[in-house]
Formats: sequence, structure tokens, C-alpha cells
Amino acid sequence: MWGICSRTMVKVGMAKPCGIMKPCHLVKPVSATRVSGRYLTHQKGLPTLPVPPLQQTCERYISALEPIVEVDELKHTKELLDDFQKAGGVGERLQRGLEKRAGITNNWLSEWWVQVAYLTYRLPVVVHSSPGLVLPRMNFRDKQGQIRFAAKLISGVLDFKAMIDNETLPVEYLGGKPLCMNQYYEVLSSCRIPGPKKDSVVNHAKSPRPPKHITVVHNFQFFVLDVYNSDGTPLTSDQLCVQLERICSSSLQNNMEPVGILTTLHRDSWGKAYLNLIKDTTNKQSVSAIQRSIFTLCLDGAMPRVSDETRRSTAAVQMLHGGGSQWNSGNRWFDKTLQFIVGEDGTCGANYEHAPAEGPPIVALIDHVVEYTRKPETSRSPMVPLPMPQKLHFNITPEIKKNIEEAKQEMNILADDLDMRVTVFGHFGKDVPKSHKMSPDAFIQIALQLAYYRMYQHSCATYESASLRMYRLGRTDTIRSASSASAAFIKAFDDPNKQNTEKVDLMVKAVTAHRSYTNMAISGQAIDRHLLGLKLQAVEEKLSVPEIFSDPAYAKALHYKLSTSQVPSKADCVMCFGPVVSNGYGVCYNPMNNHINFAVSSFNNCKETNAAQLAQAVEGALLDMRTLLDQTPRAKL
Ligand code: COA
Ligand code: HC5
Repeated sequence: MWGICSRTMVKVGMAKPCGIMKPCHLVKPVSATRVSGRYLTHQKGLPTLPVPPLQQTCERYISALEPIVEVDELKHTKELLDDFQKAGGVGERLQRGLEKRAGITNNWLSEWWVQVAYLTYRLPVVVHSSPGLVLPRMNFRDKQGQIRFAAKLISGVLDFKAMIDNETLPVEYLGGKPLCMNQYYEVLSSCRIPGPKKDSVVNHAKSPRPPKHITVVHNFQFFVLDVYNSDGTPLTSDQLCVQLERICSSSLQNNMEPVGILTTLHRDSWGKAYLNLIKDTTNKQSVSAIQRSIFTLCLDGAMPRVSDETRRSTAAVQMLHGGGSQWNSGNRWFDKTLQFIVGEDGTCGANYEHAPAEGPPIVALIDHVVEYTRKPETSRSPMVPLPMPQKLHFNITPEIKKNIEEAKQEMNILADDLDMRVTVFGHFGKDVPKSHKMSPDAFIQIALQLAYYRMYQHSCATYESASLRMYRLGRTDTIRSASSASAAFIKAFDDPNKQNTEKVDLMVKAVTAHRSYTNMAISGQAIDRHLLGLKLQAVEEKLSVPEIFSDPAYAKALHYKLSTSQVPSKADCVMCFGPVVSNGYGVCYNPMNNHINFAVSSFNNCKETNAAQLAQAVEGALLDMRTLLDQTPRAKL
């Protein structure tokens, strides 16, 4: 049976048709009133996200700052925290406010999180927020192969969609606990809508007339493709092939205005340009068709020709931003929650808009699709003529044209700035850390700390995503990978005066500390979302924001020069995203049993950073850590 989620993260349970809840839509606020009616057994049974104790968070915050701030800064923060948490102080008041919120909502955090992390975040979604995903290269090299594969891919998504629609998705488990399944209901038939100050997300999946079409974009031209027959059965791959061929042959001209590139703009600019774009009724209808569609399929034109060595990095770039306006950046609608990308040369993947869901549900869907495309087709096509896919028209006024030109220019600057290095670490995978009784994820994170230290001789604030899906509507919290234990290990590692046994001991301590932090984070006891909640509660209660949040140490703690995420997939995929600060790195990795796929990104404009160098340093750190373990008889553990 295919695993619905990342293999390493969950144990897949049996399909329980009744075990899945009804979707909740992001457009509606998360509130207790939604816990009613058909809210299904599974979701109801999930615990709600706890609010950690105030004192615990304050103590853990101090420990987390130790490896990344100066001694005097830490002393100042301690004083601020003492004041914040004193009896009868503002901390206690905010904590009570949060606890009250937790009592009357499905999840005290999720709606705030979507707003803060996504909908009010104004940098372009492309590179800065939306991840890319590269599939193993497919074995076609021409237009016909591209169309055949795309048709199969559509069928595979519809096969998965059937499980969403009839609620037969198996419940996922993490550490033996069932996970929230809500995100699966948010990724199809949904789209982000730009606004002048903040965006929103619409989900049409549960509207009275749910969409029956996808949008296909080819040579920058959009088409509506109905993917169900009139009897409700999905089109077969053969039928889809015919339709995709019709789309391709009616969009051969490649000098069209790339209206989709508008979605790469800064969100405030796009918000304004959007209002202008949809003033025209034709444009409004076209945009609405894209937004309502089940997903978007991008049939890409040629990609830059590169050596075999850099092919993976170039593919990651195509999935992350399309390569710039001269390549495929205009062959997208980046607001669309899910875009599949199929190139002519067998390069395939996806890009997704992050607001509605985390990576794992998207990857589970994609793993299913990959497996589906490998199976022979069984269903026979009905002999009925199909309607011509409908082309979406846009009237381009001079003002819209100006916005498109602006978007092209900005996109090209961003594309030039992004440095992406994909590496396959082939020496070992999860097998080696496991054989040493260590958590593979923690081992990789500590190797990243060592790699960074070797390049910069200090530790930096490091973010790793932790899933909060054990809780109803849970999203993520932060695992802070830079700890006192990791700092002690990385300082000792290259010190010739230290014995190997001591180094191993420090490694074990660092890896164990990381795994403990992970356990704490996935059980809702980490510090970052709690601190954010306390701050937002102050805003909600119209209180002045406590000084701990304007403290330079807090800014340092949130300046993640290493922004990392483990996203496992069954298929040998590469997942990628951009750095979150101008002088930082984005590091996404997919640990398989015997190898690890890494995608490291940074910005070329920053002199301090270099994606290839960090990728190489990580390889070196992983190898050196293994060598140390192999060479050192293990002390008692
Ligand atoms: N000895 C031997 N084996 C061990 C071990 C040890 N000490 N510790 C862990 N393992 C095993 C596990 O049992 C697991 O086995 P499996 O491969 O058979 O499943 C495997 O090693 C992996 O465990 P580990 O490396 O510790 O990580 P994890 O799978 O628990 O993942 C997180 C850790 C933080 C990535 C995970 O908890 C999580 O939150 N994932 C979601 C992240 C996310 O959402 N990312 C995308 C954001 S958009
Ligand atoms: C297909 C891979 C997607 C990975 C995306 C991811 O890890 O996003 C993080 C989400 C979160 O809340 O932690 C954010 N991050 C990219 C900045 C790490």
C-alpha cells in the first residue's frame, strides 16, 4: 500500500472511511462555532493545541539564546523576562488571555499563524514562501512524451482526489498518535487572492458546485480543461491526451503576454495590479476560472541546457521560480495552491502556495501520483466527442502591460539573485545514524551545525520545521537546532587537543538534545509559537507590546541564517525553498535509507553566503561524523 505520508514521519494506518473530518476552510475564522454538525469523529477525537506554561517557555527561551547571543545581551534578556513573568505582571495576563483563547477555538494558533506567516507577509510568494518539488526525471524527451506523462499525472491526481472526496484517506500517525487530516482538504480547488494589505485564500472544494476543471498553461496561455465526463467519471488518460494535444496545438505562438507573471510581484503591488486587472469582465472571468480550478498544470517550454552535474539544481530552480521571464516564470499562476509542472525534457515537479498546507500532505499526494503514473492504464475511454478546452482570454490594457513589464523585471532580478545547489549525498542515508542508535534527523541537523561552524566559526539561529499535526488544525513550531549541546560539540570537533571519545560523547549529547527538542516541539511545548502567541495576545488586548519582543536578542533569535526542513518522500524527490533572510540559507532535505537529497539555497547578492560551499561543507560534516563514530569505540551510552 502506498503511504499517504512521509515514510519516516508516520506509520500509515488502515483506511478508515469514517476517520476523516470535514474540511474547514481558511476563509472562515477558526472558532468554536465550527465544531459542530458533520465535524467527523476523527477530528473531534484529536487533542487541542496546549498553551505551554509561561515559566517553562521563559526558561527554555534563555537556554535557546545561549549559543547565539553575547553574555551581556543574555543578561539583559534575563532581566526583561524576570519582569515579564513576575506575579501579577503582563506575562501572566497574556498567558490567561491565551488560555482563554485556547478554550474557545479549535486551535488558538492556526488562524494567527496563517495570517502572520503567510497572508500578511508581503514579499513575493515566489522564492520567499512557495516551495518547489522536483520529481525523479521521467524518461521522455519530446512534446508527445510530455503530453502523455501530463495526462497520466492528471489521472493520478484525480485518483487521489477521489479519496479526499469520499473520505477514504487513511489517517496518518506520528509516534503512534493520529494526525490532523485537515490540510488534505485545503490543497485542491483553492487559491490565494492578493489584497492591497493582506491576502486571503479561497477554497472551492466544498462549494455547492465544486469545480470539475483544471487549468492548463502552455506558452503563457491559460485553458480550462474539464476533467470529468458528464456521468461524473474522470476522463481517462487517453481522453486527457487528446485534450492536451488540442490545447498545445491551439497555443503554438510563443509571443503572448505572460499575464501569470503578475503573481510573482510583491504582494502589495500585485494586490493593486489585481484590482486593476479584474476591472475588465473578461479578465475577471479568466482569473476566476484559474482560482476555482482543481489545480494548474504547467506545460513548460524548453529549459536552459546544462551539464548533467547542474541539471538537478536547474530543475529545482524551474520548480521554485521558473527560471525568469525568458524561461518559464510566466508559465505559472503562483497564487494557485497546487501547480504541477511538466517540462519537455522529462523534468517534472510542482510548486505550491504555502498558506493552506505544509509540505507532507503535498508530498503524499505527489508520491501517490508518481506511483500511479508507473502503473499501466486499465480503463477504456468512452467513444464520445469531448468539448474543445476553453481558452482564457485577457484584455491587456497599457496599465496591465506596464505591470507585466515591472513583474518581469523584478522576477528576473530575483531569479539572478537566487543561488540553488542540489546535491545527492550518496555515502549513506538514515541507515548509518540508525545503526549508531541515533535519530537520523538529529544527526543531519548536527552535521548542518558543524558545517555552518566550519564556514563561519560561530553558531547561528537555526530553524527546523516541526509538525504540530498531532493537534486539531495543527501547523508547525520551530525546532531550534543551535543548542548549548550542539555548540559544545562543533567547537570540540576540529580541536586537535580533544580526544575522540570526548568528541563522540559530545556528539551523542548534541544529537540527543536535538531529538529531545523535537519531541518537545511536536508535543506543543516548544517556545516560538508560544512567544508569538503572547505577543499577538498583547496586540489583541490593545496592550503595549512587552519589551521582550523589542529586545535585540529576540530579533537575533528570529534571524534564521539557517532555515531548514526535513521533507521525506517515497519517490526520490528533491524539495526546495529560498532563504528567509538576506544573508541566510534555505536547506531542505529528503533522507532516504541509503542517500540524502539536499537543496541548499542562498542569495548571490550576499557576499557572506554560498550555497555550493555550504552543501559541500554538509557533505564533509556528515562524512567526518561517521568516520569519528567508526573509529571510536563507543563509550557506555
Ligand atoms: N535509533 C535508531 N533509530 C532511530 C532513532 C534511534 N535513536 N531515533 C529515530 N530513529 C528512527 C525512527 O524510528 C524513524 O524510523 P523509520 O525510518 O522506520 O520511520 C527514523 O529513524 C526517522 O526518525 P528521525 O530521524 O528521528 O526523525 P522523524 O522521522 O521523527 O522526523 C521531524 C523528525 C522533526 C522531521 C518530524 O517530527 C516532523 O515534525 N516532520 C514534519 C516536518 C515538516 O512538516 N516539514 C515540512 C514543513 S512545510
Ligand atoms: C515541499 C517541501 C516544503 C517544505 C516547506 C517548509 O518546510 O516550510 C516551512 C514551514 C514551516 O512552518 O515551518 C517554512 N520554511 C521553508 C521557512 C522552513
